[in-house]
Amino acid sequence: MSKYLGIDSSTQSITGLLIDTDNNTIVAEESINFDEHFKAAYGVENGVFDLGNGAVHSAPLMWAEALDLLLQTLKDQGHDLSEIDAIAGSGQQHGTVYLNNTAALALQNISSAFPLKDQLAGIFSRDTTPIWMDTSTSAQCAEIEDGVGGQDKLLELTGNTAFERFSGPQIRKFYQTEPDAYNNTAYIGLVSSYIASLLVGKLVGVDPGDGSGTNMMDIAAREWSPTALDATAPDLTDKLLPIAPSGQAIGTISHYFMGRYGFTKDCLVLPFSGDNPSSLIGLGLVTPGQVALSLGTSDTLFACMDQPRTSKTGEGAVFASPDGEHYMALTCYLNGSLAREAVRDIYHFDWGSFAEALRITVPGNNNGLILPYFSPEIVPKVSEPSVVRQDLNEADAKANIRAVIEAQALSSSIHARWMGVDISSLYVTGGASANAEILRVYADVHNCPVHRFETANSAALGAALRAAHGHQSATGNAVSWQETVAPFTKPVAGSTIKPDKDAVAVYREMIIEYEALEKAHTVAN
Ligand code: XUL
Repeated sequence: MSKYLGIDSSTQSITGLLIDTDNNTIVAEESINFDEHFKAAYGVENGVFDLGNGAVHSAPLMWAEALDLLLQTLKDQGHDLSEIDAIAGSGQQHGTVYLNNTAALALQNISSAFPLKDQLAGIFSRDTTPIWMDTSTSAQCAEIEDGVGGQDKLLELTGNTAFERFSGPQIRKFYQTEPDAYNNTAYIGLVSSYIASLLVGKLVGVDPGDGSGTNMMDIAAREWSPTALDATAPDLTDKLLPIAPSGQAIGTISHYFMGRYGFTKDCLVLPFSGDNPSSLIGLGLVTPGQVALSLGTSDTLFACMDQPRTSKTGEGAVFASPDGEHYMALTCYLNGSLAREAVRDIYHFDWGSFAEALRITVPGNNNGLILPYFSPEIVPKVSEPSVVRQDLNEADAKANIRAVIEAQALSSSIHARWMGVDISSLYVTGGASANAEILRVYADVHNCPVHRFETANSAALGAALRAAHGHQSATGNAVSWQETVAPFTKPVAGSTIKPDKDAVAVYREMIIEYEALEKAHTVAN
């Protein structure tokens, strides 16, 4: 029996996903929603506190309580947790957890007689955690970029320009606004390393995947960058533990979890990573050139890269892959389903007639183009909603629907160039991936096969696969990443769409026109 548990601590819930690698099955998948269970006790709304002026925090003690509830639920469902060989996990990226000097001993001495929340309340030097939704640190971003010698220098060093939600700017703000609490902080971790620390009963470091979301890690060396630390806040070398290589176990599960839930002393724990790097593994992207696209409220493009190529224009973020070897690129387009739903509703279509409109209109749309910024756009940066039509009659519903899908696909190609990835296959997930007509446009624009991939919890699945890979390596049965991910990341049977060479030729011309239109309307923003 080979069972591995992946845990994903995300913004609104914590998920546990248990796999059995003997028969390649997911045997349990359970989520604990924070609002449903903890809204009354902690006052969270959608898992967070909106503190105003762009500050958005959450409660690290709540996450510990949710971890207990998740494991209790799995146990109550009849899963024998003593069968689990290893655990890995992920956390929402960028959030920082601040602990005082009692934390190390408290974690070590934790008793299985009482829940975590009753024993951990005193370990925080800051009760709340600023999370990735926090946009309150523009001043600190500018200061950090200046401090390292400019934006290009930070980009070259850490793989990313300074982003408000990244950990470094958040740490700097805490140091500036609450200097006493900052001085009382013995240790700063991320959401990922905090949950991993609970499981092993000792403080553990951040992995390179999540370290790359801090603006403080040297992306090539996968170590903290002294230059970036100095530009962020004082004494960070003492407050941060060394980066923990993603593939090496950080210990075995603590007595607390053995006593309470029946884990055995041999259950290994791997470092936790960020949710996006973990999803890279959960989507099976372990070979450079593989790209996945999630068509959700916003559309997100993930790619596996062989080098930490950077986006000078802020089009995307770069993270180290937890496979220990590669890098991931992430680009987020805000007008995903937001734009698809907007055009569907304007013309009073449903998803059936939407697909039909795509089916009966022609690739290239008789030159009709739209810039579909129904909401402000992240990539390219557009600060106000603006919908621009060129050679497109607003009254022609079907042509407008095709124009939106073609715009999204063309934009996904234009703004993937910085990744330097020769896209050889595209895995598409998310609600809109059920529409084969949409996938056809992507296959023709990218000139590669498109496969549909069905998953709700790719971060937790990636974590479970990392647990399997790490355990097999640690026990002398190393298996390649390809072999580890393949059985769990198969495309939906019969979903593959191959490019049509005539349509590919049409889009090769059209992308030039589209890019010119986009440039003309985004430069001013
Ligand atoms: C990535 C980011 C979000 C969080 C969400 O940079 O901020 O995707 O990781 O959990």
